Amino acid sequence: MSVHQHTSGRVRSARPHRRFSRILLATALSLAAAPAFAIFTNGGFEQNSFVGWTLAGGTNPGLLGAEPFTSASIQITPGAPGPASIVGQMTDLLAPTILLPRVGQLTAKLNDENGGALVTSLVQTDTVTSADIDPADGLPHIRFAFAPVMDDPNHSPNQQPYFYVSVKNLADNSILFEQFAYSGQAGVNFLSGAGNWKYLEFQNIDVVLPLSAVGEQVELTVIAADCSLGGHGGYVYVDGFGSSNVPPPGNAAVITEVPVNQPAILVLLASLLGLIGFRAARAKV
Ligand SMILES: [Ca+2]
Repeated sequence: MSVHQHTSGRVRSARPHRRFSRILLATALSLAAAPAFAIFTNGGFEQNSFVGWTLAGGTNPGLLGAEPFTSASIQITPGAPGPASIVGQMTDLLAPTILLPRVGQLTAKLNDENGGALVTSLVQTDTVTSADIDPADGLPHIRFAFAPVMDDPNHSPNQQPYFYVSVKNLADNSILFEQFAYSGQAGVNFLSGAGNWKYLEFQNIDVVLPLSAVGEQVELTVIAADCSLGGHGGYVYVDGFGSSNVPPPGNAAVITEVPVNQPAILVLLASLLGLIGFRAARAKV
């Protein structure tokens, strides 16, 4: 009798343990299926190069038309691409509160502080796959972070340094995300850097795609332009392109685990919440 009770007690306690093991296994599988930067090749620039990306550009003759400017206002006179580099741990003296690198050990910098009316553009086209689906909402995501740093010489708006970021669905040419601003543009909460320089802290972008986007191609574009008169520079830091959450800002050189573990924890939490939600939904039925 006591042996039977003991046995059945063990069986009972083993069930939740097995269930928990199954949850852990499912979570591990979902982690394996969702690498940190599923959608973009070298999306974090950790290869210390622009491998996987297309750099282009030329010179900036000025924006077309009048405000509000859109992607249609952008003109680029064909020529050699403007500057582009990969940066590690550093302090940007023009924008001293920006923490670099943003994700991992390296971050891309498009264009630079010098003038020359140069334009640098960065493009990558990729196919959305089921690996880009966030288990938290069951939809594909494209996530990244960017921070523009631009001189503000107070030229007329169409002559100012500017930045442009977009995500386009090539299946129907729809713009899924777009952001444009020239330096000092009213309504944009620019911070004041050194001298006349203006900047934004890293902006975390989360573009939610419809489920129908799986199998379709998306194109990501980032443009950083000097002023069109040639005397003033502007650049954009970009990092963390992928489908997983961009980890909170932090100096990777100090807390090296942040870029690696933070997304995993978020995915783990999302997976567990998703499983609990699924179990709760089933229990109601
Ligand atoms: Ca990086």
